[in-house]
Amino acid sequence: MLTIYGVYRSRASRPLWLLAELGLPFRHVPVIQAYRLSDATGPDAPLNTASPEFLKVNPLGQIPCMDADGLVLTESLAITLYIARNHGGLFGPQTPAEGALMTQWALFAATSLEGPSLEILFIQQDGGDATREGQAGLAIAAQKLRRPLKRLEDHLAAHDYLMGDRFTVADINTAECLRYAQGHAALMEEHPKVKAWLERCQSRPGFQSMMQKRLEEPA
Ligand SMILES: N[C@@H](CCC(=O)N[C@@H](CS)C(=O)NCC(=O)O)C(=O)O
Repeated sequence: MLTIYGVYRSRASRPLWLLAELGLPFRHVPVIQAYRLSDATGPDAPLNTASPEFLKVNPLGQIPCMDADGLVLTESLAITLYIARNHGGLFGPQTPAEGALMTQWALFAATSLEGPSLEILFIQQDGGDATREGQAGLAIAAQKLRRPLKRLEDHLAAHDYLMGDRFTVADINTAECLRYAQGHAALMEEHPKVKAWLERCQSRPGFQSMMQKRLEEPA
């Protein structure tokens, strides 16, 4: 039995989306980020990333974390790739070459998309886009994304999904790393194929079910 540690309002959304797609049973332990609590170490604090009990599972003190019969993984994209490879059917690789490409998309997402996408999210959620400084930050982050987004745009001109004609873990990993930038409407409009692909991925019942549970959690 798989155990996933981490609330839906975290990068746990990535494995939780994949598990929703697969309909695979799992145990969910909704560990919350310590920084979201006023007193993470108090006696009434819920299980959080600073709880000694959780630090025994993941000494990094971060979510998500997966325990699969004693195999503990603490990187969201490694978790999704593990689940896809071992339980994912067509969501996972069917050949070593597909496995290599899925790994490459995950590294592309983590190293080229996630950082600047998060910069966009943080500026927008703090209302910073209303300030000159925030606008400058948005412009810098958008510029960092243009090269990887062009790569995606060109790829999606010829394919519906990253692995070709079927939706896989590569789409989940990449779409989730880019989701933080989705509020930058102008950048999305510049990349219509990417925008349409994100919407296609997010219209799936698996994403909708994950997002519904995420929205039901306290903000
Ligand atoms: N590279 C890691 C990053 C994990 C991460 O930063 N998780 C955040 C929540 S999305 C967290 O646990 N923050 C709490 C903390 O760092 O104390 C992954 O993709 O799993």
